[in-house]
Amino acid sequence: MSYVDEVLERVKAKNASEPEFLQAVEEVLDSLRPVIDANEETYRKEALLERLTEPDRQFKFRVPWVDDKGQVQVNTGYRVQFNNAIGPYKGGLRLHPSVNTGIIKFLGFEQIFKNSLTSLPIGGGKGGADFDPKGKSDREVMAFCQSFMTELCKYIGADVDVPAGDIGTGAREIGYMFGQYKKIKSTYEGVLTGKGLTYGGSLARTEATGYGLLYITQELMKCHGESMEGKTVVISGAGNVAIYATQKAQQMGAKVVTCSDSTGWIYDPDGIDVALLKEVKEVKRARLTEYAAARPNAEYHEGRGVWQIKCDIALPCATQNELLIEDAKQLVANGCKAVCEGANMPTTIDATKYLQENGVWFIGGKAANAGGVATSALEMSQNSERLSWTFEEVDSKLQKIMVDIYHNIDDAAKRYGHEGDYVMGANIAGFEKVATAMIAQGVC
Ligand code: NDP
Ligand code: 2IT
Repeated sequence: MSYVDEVLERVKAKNASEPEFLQAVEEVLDSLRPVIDANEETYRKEALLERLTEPDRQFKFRVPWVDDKGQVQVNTGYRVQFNNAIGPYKGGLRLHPSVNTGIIKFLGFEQIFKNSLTSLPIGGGKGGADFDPKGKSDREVMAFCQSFMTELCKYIGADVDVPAGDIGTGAREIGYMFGQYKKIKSTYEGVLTGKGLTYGGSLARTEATGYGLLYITQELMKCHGESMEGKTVVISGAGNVAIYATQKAQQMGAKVVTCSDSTGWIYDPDGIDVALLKEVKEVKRARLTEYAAARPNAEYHEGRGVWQIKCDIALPCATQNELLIEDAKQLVANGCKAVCEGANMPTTIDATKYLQENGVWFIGGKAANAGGVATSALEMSQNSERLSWTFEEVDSKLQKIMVDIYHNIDDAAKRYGHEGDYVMGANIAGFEKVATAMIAQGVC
């Protein structure tokens, strides 16, 4: 049996109750076969894949807090420090009722390769809790965040592990967590990214994931002789990534006609009104029905359905496993040319294969949404040198990083005879640097 298959079997047996983690490992190891086969003896002796698929350490902890009625609530907090071969652990904190060990491990595992692709010195980690910020007062969110950080602060630090936002964690939550870290540690350091601009945050971090997604999509189109101008784009989600992806796509001359949240989706044939979407989601924290109510030509539908709308480009920006095989078939039937993932693992493995086999240019999340964490690393640099850069400076570095990622993953795929397989290219390019660093650092 090949080394990859042996390790896959072992990982499956060991983590049987974590389907999302297994999905992420399978996708990566399967596409690394050409590299692993070429170095099988060394990697086997080094147990490289066994080490890569086992987190350095993981924390799971109780998060008690008091709600507005005086009732004590208890959530479960997580932090997985997966791999720090190339830099301190770095990755977001997800606050969503679906959070469990397997979800955090899949995200932490993906983060290793994504962070490597940015070319910046950051390792892979992820955390969060099964807390739902929806419907909670600001005071309740603060109580939760303070309790969460009271435990988390023992394991993180500016040179150790630097968390950031993800689903359910935005500027408000990062602010409360930063305040609590500072109070307990009496240290003012860049321990979190995505901070507010008045206390160490970076300009362009809010926009970075969505903007970065469009910079790489634009490069992909350009390299295939196309532009963004006049293209119809379908986007899922209505959060941080979706909003700024929509904004940048429109600045590039494309028309974005959909968005969605966990209860329904919008089709707006005139193009999404970003200012209105921001007002509904960022300010009022309301449902998309409010968007539809303010736009007479927009349709609101319950459930899921954005992938049935005819488009040139599809950008899944909500959550994992939201683009299924039947959606992939619909996109292909409608003539979609490109799918680039703003979310982490939004496309199932069979849907990804179907899109690739049917000629759709497909860039996975590790490459396509790396602009967020790359700009977090730029925030860390600014914090270290006690300076802050202009929006234009950060944005131009972000553009260069995304264009470079496109060419690196394209080259890696070509080197192994799989031109156009950007999933393989991203996994190989991300892996090579981490593997070299792990071997150079000995058995640890
Ligand atoms: P937000 O919390 O800002 O927005 C998430 C959006 O997705 C919301 O519209 C939410 O709907 C929807 N959503 C969440 N869970 C589900 C679900 N189970 N079913 C349907 N819709 C859902 O998160 P982000 O925009 O930050 O994150 C979106 C994705 O991008 C995630 O996969 C995240 O891991 C990834 N990502 C984020 C980065 C960042 O910098 N923020 C960086 C790289 C990747 P509702 O409003 O109803 O909750
Ligand atoms: O999935 C991701 O890359 C993020 N949520 C951003 C992580 C970060 O550290 O900025």
